[in-house]
Amino acid sequence: MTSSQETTSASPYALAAAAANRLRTLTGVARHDVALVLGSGWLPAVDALGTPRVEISSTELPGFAPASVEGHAGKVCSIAVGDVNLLVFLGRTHLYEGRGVSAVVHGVRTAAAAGCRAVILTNGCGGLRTEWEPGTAVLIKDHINLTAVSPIVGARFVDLTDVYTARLRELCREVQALDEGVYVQFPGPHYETPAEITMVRAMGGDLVGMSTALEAIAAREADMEVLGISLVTNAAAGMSGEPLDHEEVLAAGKAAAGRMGELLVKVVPRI
Ligand code: 8IG
Repeated sequence: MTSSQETTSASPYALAAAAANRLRTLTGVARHDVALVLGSGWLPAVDALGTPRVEISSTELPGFAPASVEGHAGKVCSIAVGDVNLLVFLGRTHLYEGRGVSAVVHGVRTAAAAGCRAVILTNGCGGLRTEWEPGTAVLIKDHINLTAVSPIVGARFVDLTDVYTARLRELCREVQALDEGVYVQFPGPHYETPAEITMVRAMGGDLVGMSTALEAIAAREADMEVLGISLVTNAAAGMSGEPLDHEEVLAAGKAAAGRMGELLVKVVPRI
């Protein structure tokens, strides 16, 4: 099968298996242990994790498309962090790119096929609590999926009672004291209206973004443990009196990158 046929006709799981095989060839690593997805504002944190064995453009792997959002590099690298073979995705596919929900979770499924038993999902997001200044990292304790879709097709009733496992959250809090919050995934690409933020508050949400929940669902389907960490890069719409701006997101990430890298380098070997 040619790689273009793979991207159009294979099942999402077969496509992920093909990507994982290609990863094995390109990295020389038979099995990765933990995956890390770096979202908006998190890319500079990769430097703290050590020198990658190899850096691969994700377009070299079946099923990945070029990155389209500034701050999302579209690269995959393999890093030895202590005894852990870490697979790092520098950037992700978002639902608003229009490639469908299976493209959104392809990285997570590839990580599962590559042997990963846990995934760390990071993102930049809006915060609903005034005490969370831009640059604050918050542990995701649960999510609300407002995209109206699921990555799972067919009657597979995946349990989501402990998606962001207590074990990994505790481990993370031993490294650094962090608040926890409920992450609400919107489809985007527009930000919320102030009325939608009022709704989010009423339904128990603390963080708003355009990623993570769908990937977490796919990870649970694949029996991986999930650790979710949000970097609050802006106050949610209507809270500050200022309009939201993607440049603000990137600037907050740059400022926080050192601290985020330190956190990850301590957490990864303990997973
Ligand atoms: I960074 O305020 C970032 N991503 N939906 N809302 C949503 N996504 C975001 C936000 C935000 N900030």
